[in-house]
Amino acid sequence: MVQGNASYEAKDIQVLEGLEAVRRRPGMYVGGTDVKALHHLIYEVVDNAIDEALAGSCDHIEIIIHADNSVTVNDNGRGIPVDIHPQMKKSALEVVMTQLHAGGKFGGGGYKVSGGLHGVGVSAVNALSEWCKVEVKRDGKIHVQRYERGYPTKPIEVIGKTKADETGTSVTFKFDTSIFQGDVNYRFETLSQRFREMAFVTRGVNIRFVDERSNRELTFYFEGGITSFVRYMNRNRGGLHSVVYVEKEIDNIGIEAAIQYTDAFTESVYAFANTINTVDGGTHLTGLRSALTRVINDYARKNNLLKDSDPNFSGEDTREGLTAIVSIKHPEPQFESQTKVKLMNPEVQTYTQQIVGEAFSTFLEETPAAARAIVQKCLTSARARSAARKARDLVIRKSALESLTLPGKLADCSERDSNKTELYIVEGDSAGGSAKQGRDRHFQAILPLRGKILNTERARLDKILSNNEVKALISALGTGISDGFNLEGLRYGRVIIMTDADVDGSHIRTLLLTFFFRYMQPLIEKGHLYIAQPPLYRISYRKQLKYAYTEPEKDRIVKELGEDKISLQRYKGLGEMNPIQLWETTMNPENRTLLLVTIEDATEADRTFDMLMGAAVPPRRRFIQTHARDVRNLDV
Ligand code: 0RA
Repeated sequence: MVQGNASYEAKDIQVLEGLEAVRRRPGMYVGGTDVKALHHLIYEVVDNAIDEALAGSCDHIEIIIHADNSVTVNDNGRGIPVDIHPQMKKSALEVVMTQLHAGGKFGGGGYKVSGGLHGVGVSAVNALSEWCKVEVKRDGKIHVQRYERGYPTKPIEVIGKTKADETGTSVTFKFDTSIFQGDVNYRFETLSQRFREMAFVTRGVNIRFVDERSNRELTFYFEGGITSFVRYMNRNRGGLHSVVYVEKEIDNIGIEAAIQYTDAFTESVYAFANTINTVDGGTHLTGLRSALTRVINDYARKNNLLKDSDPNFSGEDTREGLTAIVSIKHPEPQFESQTKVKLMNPEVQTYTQQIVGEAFSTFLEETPAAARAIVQKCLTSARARSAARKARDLVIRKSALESLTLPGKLADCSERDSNKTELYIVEGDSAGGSAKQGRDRHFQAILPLRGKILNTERARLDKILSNNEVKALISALGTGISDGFNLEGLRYGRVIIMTDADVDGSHIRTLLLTFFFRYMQPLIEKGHLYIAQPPLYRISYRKQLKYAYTEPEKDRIVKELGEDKISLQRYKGLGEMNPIQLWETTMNPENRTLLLVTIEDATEADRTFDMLMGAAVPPRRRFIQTHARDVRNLDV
């Protein structure tokens, strides 16, 4: 244990014990000893700087990760107070740095608003650092102190004068490797994401993030705050109107919202409480949503856009294509748990609903063109939802009946024991033909799907249920879908998706995966769904024939055989393979590779699918192209 020098004795014991407690149980204070906890060390310091920005005293924050993994956080706030604390009889700076929870108790005025995960203050960061250095510019002087594992190595020193009126705090710390172990590397992406969000919800603050380990640097500054955030999210979507923004304070609670409807089908709404992204929502989110639903219904009724016979729009109807941010600043936020992902304060719901409701209602009244476009969007969404419901009910009911009548396109196998059978879902008629001829008809069944038809149905997943190809698929499998799904009806133990190794092929594969994920999840969970792996190249050399399934494999084989005497064929589609080749390379259990589709994290998978299914074509294409060959990415 590192001891402080002679002037830190009896009276400090309590303080020192506090820091020992942090070191003994880091989990209690920073949530663990892993990378996530490591990131919290940085957030804790940055949160203090953000508080200075929220108090109107700071507009520049700089975070630097040095090559040795030490981190500097600079801000131009008021600087940690340095006057002598009357009870402690020592500098407030030292108390802030070494006493737990000392954070917001000094200086009066503002309250601590931004929320480090556990709000324990810089002292916890100090306690968990091998060494730490703080430099404060305040009262015209530069004050410094250095610490080791939380203990000051010397009293505070004044090392110089500041430029006129200059204030600010600079904290540099190196986490203690005896506490943080395992993969202890700060992640640039995770950190920049958080700093971007902080900059969005703290309008006008400039956050510069420098990573000296990799020489990367980003600066976040959003003049428009959360309005910019909404524009950023809608950069690939078509907005139906300009961003609606409202900001008000009631009862010391700051409430801000930015709203824009788009022509997309997905909802992107984010809620922040004290700059924290509350991913599980809470009362601020509920308040925002119910305000929008109520206001749109009122407006539509008043203007006869909803007929007397029409039911009100549901919450879902008013959320299609909605992009919104709600951000609140609360002096006493209540969170559901330590992890701060859900805001619980009940009064926030009332206030948010009121403030957003008023602003949005005014906007609709004053901007009739926008109002009509929004109501139209809700009408379309309501109709589609109702049609989809009917189609789905029909499919569920029908598939129960139709499971006896197999689709005409299906080339069934003779084996009836589903433990032994396989169904190949094949894209395109020509590949379907090869597969039918090449298969072992004893246990392999083939269902050709017309890819193009599926491909155009990208907007609404519900819609694909009424598609004939998909209906054939449902009948062939024999399980039914959704609530009516019954694994016991499954006619094939292995369901294998076989598509071309190109962009369209991977799009169709994604569509099928989405379909299975949404309507036949147990099929994935119980390990019945697979993806076939056709080869990319056929390499022949005299009488030898080889297949390569990846680029590196091709390069290796070409090198082995010698480049001149070989003939190389790149398969663009399954249709280019003759039945025998298809059997040998992709269908024969002796030689083929199948990828099992698993659901590691259903939530994550749903997000990926949503992103892929969103209305904006360019990003989706990019995603599919990037990951087309990396099938494991689809196995989320
Ligand atoms: C205690 C009181 C005040 C500010 C701070 C601490 C403070 C802490 C950190 C940590 C990093 N940067 C910081 N900036 C400020 C209020 C000061 C006042 O009222 O003058």
